Formats: sequence, C-alpha cells, structure tokens
Amino acid sequence: MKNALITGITGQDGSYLSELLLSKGYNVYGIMRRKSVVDFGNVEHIKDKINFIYADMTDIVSLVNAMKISKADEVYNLAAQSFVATSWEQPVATAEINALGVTNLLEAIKITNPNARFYQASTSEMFGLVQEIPQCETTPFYPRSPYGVAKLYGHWITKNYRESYNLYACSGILFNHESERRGKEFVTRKITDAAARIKFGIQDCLELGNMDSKRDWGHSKDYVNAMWLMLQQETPDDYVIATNETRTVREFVEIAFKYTGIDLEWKGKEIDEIGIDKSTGKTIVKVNPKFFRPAEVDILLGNPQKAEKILKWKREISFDEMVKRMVENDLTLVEQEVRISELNN
Ligand code: NAP
Ligand code: G4F
Repeated sequence: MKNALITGITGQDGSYLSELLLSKGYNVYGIMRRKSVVDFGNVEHIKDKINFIYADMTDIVSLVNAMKISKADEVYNLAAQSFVATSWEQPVATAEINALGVTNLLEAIKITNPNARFYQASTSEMFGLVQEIPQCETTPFYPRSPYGVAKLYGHWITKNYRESYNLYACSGILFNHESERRGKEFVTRKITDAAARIKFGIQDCLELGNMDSKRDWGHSKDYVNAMWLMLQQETPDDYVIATNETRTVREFVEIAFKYTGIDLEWKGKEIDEIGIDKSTGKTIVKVNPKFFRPAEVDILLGNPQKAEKILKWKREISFDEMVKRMVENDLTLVEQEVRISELNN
C-alpha cells in the first residue's frame, strides 16, 4: 500500500485528490494549518479516513516532520494562496507560500526521502500576457500578478530540483478548474451562488468585474486524475492540463442563469453593461469596477495534447455539465438556507 502526502488537503483539489487516492487504496496524509476553529474544509465528509498533520508551507521544520510521519511515496503540493486578486493585497505572503514554500517542501523531500515522487500545482496564470494561442508546454511565460510570478518560481524550482538532484518531480500546468467545492470568491462559484440566491429572491443583483476575460474551464475531478497520472510514469515531466475550449465570463453568466430558469438579456457597454431578467425586467447583473484587477490575463486557452498522448488523460465532464452541476448544487444549498431561516422566524 502506498502512502501519499497532500498539502492543501482542505481545498477544492485536495478533496477530490483525496477521494481518488483513497479509492485506489492509498494511505492518505494531509497537512493542515492550525486555525482558531477546527475546520476540515472540503474533506469534512472523509475526515475519518485521512491522517492529518499540522504543518505550514512557510515552516520547513513542520514539512520535514510531515515527511517523516507520512513516509510518503508520493507528495502532492496543492497548498497555495490561490486567489489571484488577493496576491496584490498580500504579495509577500503569496510569495512565501507559493514560491519559497515549494523550496521548503522540496528540501524536506531531499532531506528525508529523495525517492518520493513530487507533484507541483503550477498554473496557466504563468502564461499571463499570452505569447501564443493556444498555450502549451513550450509557450513562453509572462505572469501578470504577484500570484503568477510566485507560481513561476515554484515551477522553475521544481524543474531545477529534478535536474540538480534527480528527484522525480513534475509540474502540472493546470488551466482553471472549478466544481461544486470551489471557493465563493472565484468568479464561477460567485456566479452560480448568486444565480441561485437571485432565483430564490434573497439577492437582488450580481456585481462583477471584467466580463470579457476568457478562461479555459474544466472540472477539478478530471484534473486531479491528471496529477496522479503524472506520478505514475517512467520519467518525470511537465504537462499542460486544459480543455482546449475558452469562454468569456459573460458566457458563464448566461449559462449559469439558464440553468436556474432565468433568461438574461444584455444592455449597455463596458462599465454600464447590465444583465436584465427578461421575464421581470429587473437588473440582476451589473459591473462594479472594484472587481477589476491592476493587470489582467485576457485569454487562456490550453493545448492538452501532450497529456492526452503520454498520460492518456482525457476529461470526462463537459463545460455545460460542470456549470449545471455547480448551479444545481447551489440551488440545493440556498433552498436549505431559505428553509432554515423560515423555520427560525
Ligand atoms: P484552494 O481551494 O484555495 O486550496 C488551497 C489550499 O492551500 C487550502 O487547503 C489551504 O488551506 C492551503 N494553504 C494555503 N496556505 C497554506 C500554507 N501557508 N500552508 C499550508 N497550507 C496552505 O485551491 P485549489 O483550487 O484546490 O488549488 C489547488 C492548487 O492548484 C493551488 O496551489 C492553486 O494555486 C493551484 N491551481 C489551481 C487552479 C484552479 O483553477 N483551481 C489552476 C491551476 C493551479 P486553508 O484551508 O488553511 O486555507
Ligand atoms: O475566478 P478567478 O478569480 O480565477 P483566476 O484569476 O483565473 O485564477 C484561478 O485560475 C488560475 C489558473 O489560471 C489558478 F492558478 C488560480 O489559483 C485560480 O484558481 O477569475 C477569473 C476571471 C478573471 O479574469 C477575473 O478578472 O474572472 C474575472 N472576473 C470578473 N469579475 C472576476 C470577477 N473574478 C472574480 N474572482 N470576481 C469577480 O467579480
């Protein structure tokens, strides 16, 4: 039986990866940060099957301990300050966790078990101001946020430890992937949550930033499978994981509302653009410049051919199916919230 250590286990990807590895018979260890209120996040439902270790990416001693306790054969580094917008507000913390944190973990592996296989959660944000469309493993990088810059360091240090110390270390350059477990500050979940609240009449309007921005969106469940596949090969390498489809934020909004049964109509342009509920005439989407970013990544579109050929990776969940699942999940959650508040009143 293999042992796996997952950093960022309480996050979206950590939860789907834990489910996948448990289903394959792994002993799953997860590092968790100490909080004032114990919170297992997205792995609450499987917490009894996971061995938790308190550690932090900024504390190498805790990572060495985690390696010793877990005796990990495979290490998946999913921990990060993962919200791009926050990286302008906390550039130093973002670098400490997303950049130096990777070196801390690679050193912990080198010191305790250099035979352990390592996965680094790299990102399409590294392509930033894209130098070609679509983006693949050889596309030059041009990060556009402190998050992207820090992740680029993590990407290169992973490659460097592979080449310097012969570690089995891989970077997955994953494009945006979402799910019912996505944090509500990310645009997709913000939209599906708001669409459900507007449907139930407990929110009036959804305020967004740049709706022209284009992303290549897949489902997290498909993407964690690619992480595992990367660590099962003969030789370590880096792979782009994407759907090869791109859509604007505006298109995401339209489809999400469609799954709540609301038909949207757009009026106006730029910051005066509004989305109107055709059946009521009410404004339910508007632009708020506070959500614009100091520098934007305008378009992401990934080419996953290398992963499809070598890893035999294939995505199973279509874009439409993903949006539908997210909306249905949020409709259920909001309905429960409404029922509870009615009972309490
Ligand atoms: P997420 O839901 O935000 O999860 C991030 C995890 O990192 C959480 O468990 C968080 O723990 C943990 N964490 C943050 N700071 C930490 C620290 N100092 N020490 C230890 N743990 C820490 O992110 P995700 O969407 O699952 O993404 C997983 C990884 O893939 C991240 O590295 C992200 O940057 C990268 N990535 C994501 C996407 C995407 O579209 N989802 C695309 C490409 C790359 P708490 O619960 O304590 O906050
Ligand atoms: O959902 P987002 O915040 O995701 P973003 O910035 O693309 O980053 C995500 O994907 C990366 C992979 O490319 C990961 F590395 C990273 O960890 C994270 O998971 O924003 C998507 C787009 C942006 O262009 C943003 O400007 O949506 C635009 N947007 C428009 N209005 C908004 C909003 N984003 C957010 N979060 N909130 C808005 O109101």
